[in-house]
Amino acid sequence: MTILEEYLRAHVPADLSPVISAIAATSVTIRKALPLSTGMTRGMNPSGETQAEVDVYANEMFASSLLATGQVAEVASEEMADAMAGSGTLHVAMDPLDGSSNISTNNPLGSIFGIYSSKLPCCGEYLTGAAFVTYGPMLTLTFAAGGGVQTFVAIERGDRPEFNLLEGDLRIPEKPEVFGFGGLRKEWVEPVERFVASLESRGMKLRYGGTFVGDYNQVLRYGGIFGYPALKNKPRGKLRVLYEAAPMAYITRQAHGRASNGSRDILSLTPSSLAESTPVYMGTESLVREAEAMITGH
Ligand code: FDP
Repeated sequence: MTILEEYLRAHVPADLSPVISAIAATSVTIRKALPLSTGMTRGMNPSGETQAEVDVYANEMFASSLLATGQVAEVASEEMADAMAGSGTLHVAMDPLDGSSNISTNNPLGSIFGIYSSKLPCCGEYLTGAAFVTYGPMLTLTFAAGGGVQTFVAIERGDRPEFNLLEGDLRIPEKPEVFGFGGLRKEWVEPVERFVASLESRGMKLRYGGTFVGDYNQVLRYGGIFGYPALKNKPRGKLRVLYEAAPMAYITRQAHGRASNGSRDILSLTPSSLAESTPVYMGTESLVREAEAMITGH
């Protein structure tokens, strides 16, 4: 049984290890807080979404634990207009609680982290690591830090949970089984409608719960494609480049998949602001390339 700390010591660069450890430890705290904190605040995040109490709590807890590692120069978050400064060299962009609309329904939630080597906002090619947490029936931490994608699961041992390796060197299956596309169907641009109809006609299963992390986690394990497309009324889609799209694109690349904005690799995008959003199509490489061909027309 491989324990997270052993894995980090053996395989992950010394500056990234404490950051991954801090994410793991704080995810346990957040999970404990979820049943105690299901209300909404009157505040809005920079994208104009009403913040849940636990959005604010998760933001504070992750930001302070990341800064306390001493490795982090700044933490930018979907829940804050400006980044917080620290004393290290890594730049972390996070969505501390992904899928807030699922809090009250007790559907899976997540947290997403991109670890960049450049000041934010910057291009996804500066990512040196990325991680996501799933708060589902299990608490899992999936991350990539240059050496493939690993998933660890929290196991209660006495009063202190331990993270054990659940799945090492994860690869997106080439035979696609599932798909999920966000946004109102009537707002999809025409090529997306055609593409989704073709997925349905070949017998792929629809899986969409409304939490990016939960929905994309299924694509990573079963093969397929997740999309939050360009919409007629929102040409840049909904998901934010730095906090959501690029970190998951990094994990996707390490799992031998592809992530695109419809015409370009998401990791090649340089957002001009912290909260800039992008259309997202990610998963099994051949399917993402098919989506790109339909969207661009060549
Ligand atoms: P939420 O607004 O609930 O925080 O990041 C935003 C996000 O969730 C994603 O997790 C999810 O994929 C998407 O928005 C869901 O949007 P729709 O409600 O439009 O499907």
